Amino acid sequence: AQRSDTISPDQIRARFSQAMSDMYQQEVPLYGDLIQLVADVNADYLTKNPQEELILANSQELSRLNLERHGAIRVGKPEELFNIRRVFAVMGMYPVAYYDLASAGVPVHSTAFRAVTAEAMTESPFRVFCSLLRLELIDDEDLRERAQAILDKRNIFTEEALRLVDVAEQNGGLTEEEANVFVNEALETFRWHSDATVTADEYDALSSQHRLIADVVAFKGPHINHLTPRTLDIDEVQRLMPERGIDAKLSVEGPPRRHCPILLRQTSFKALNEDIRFTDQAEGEMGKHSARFGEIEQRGVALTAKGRALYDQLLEEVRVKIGGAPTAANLDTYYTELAQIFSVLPDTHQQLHDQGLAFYHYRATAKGIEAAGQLDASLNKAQLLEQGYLSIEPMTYEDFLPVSAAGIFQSNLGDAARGSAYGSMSNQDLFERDLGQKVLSEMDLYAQDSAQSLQDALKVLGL
Ligand code: OOG
Ligand code: NI
Repeated sequence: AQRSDTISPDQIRARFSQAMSDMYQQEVPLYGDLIQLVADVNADYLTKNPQEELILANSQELSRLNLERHGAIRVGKPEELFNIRRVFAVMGMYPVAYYDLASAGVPVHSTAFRAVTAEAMTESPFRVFCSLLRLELIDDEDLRERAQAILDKRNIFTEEALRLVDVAEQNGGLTEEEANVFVNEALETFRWHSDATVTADEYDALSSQHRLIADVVAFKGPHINHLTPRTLDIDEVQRLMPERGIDAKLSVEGPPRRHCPILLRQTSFKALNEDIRFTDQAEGEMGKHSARFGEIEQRGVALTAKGRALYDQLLEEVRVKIGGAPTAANLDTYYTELAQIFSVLPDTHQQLHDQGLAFYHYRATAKGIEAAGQLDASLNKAQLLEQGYLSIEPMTYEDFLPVSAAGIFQSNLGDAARGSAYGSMSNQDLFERDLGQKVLSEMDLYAQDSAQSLQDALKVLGL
């Protein structure tokens, strides 16, 4: 039964996101420095581009600009994925899209938990990229079994967190008081534990298979491994990181810098090398583990299936031309080739829209509102746009990119982790079975949102 005294899931997500950010800044002080750098770059950018500030304010983007956009965790077993889905649902976050990273050499598959409506996104844009370790891809049978046995023993949720998930599912939400307890309890799952659950030898065995495997298996829980603020100028952040003593990733992932930004560009600072304690270590002795980092993202317009196919094809062309991922030695060539090869993708919103390459919101213009009710009912969308009764606004891409994600993983697991591909091992059915539901299609969400905005705009025009 639906109770009437529940608070909105969006509010729970906003509180959780803030609590997570506070925790992570305490755990990883360098992340606080990164937030400061991004805030400075954004403020500077807006001062230099006042017209853009206006556009952002109109599309409700400005108020949420300096809020974290996403974090990431890696879980170890199906039951963890299943329950994390239930935890996120309490906060209005649902699994969107399936990402296969095995083909890029990382033995996981993933989804992103996020809000699915524009209003909810405005209230809190927080999302979590969540990967499930694929032990079945590990060929060393003995090691696989040992890893399985270690994971079997752990429980990553507090009893109270799971109890409140049950309450939320039964009552259709949580009360204010329950929500506050829930936020604190859920946070425990994401906390860093410097005490490993394995011996030094076990850690080495796991790590030598793949550093990622050690990161997932050797700890009590799926510590949040990064948080990511959003910037308006990622190249500037990349340039300034070293100046501020932040050890930056080699290259910016994703599309090149463009007049009309598309999809998602990302960079990060390299994972810290942190002290950890193995179960067989004496008091005062320490081991080392690196997993946790800070990331920055810049988001652009969402591409349609047609636009996305072109993006994937162009990125692959760059990869082939460069001979894989960029290295320090060919970095300049890489950026030049990237810009060159992507120049076939139109760089005005008008063209991206008219060629069906990207998603847009439609709005009735002032001229349209003035003419409302007197417009010729036979005018089609293209004519209404051309005659200035309708205008378009780019829809921000809210999801992730598997090739970029693999690049982020690898940069933070060390180059030793740049393993060869596991081949085409995509297995969405298995993932969804473990998750306990199908993932939502990001393309459907963008298409519906765009169609809805057109319908609303036409109504305003009296059509
Ligand atoms: C996730 C890496 C992917 C992104 O922004 O693409 C990611 C991870 O390292 O666990 O967060
Ligand atoms: Ni990320």
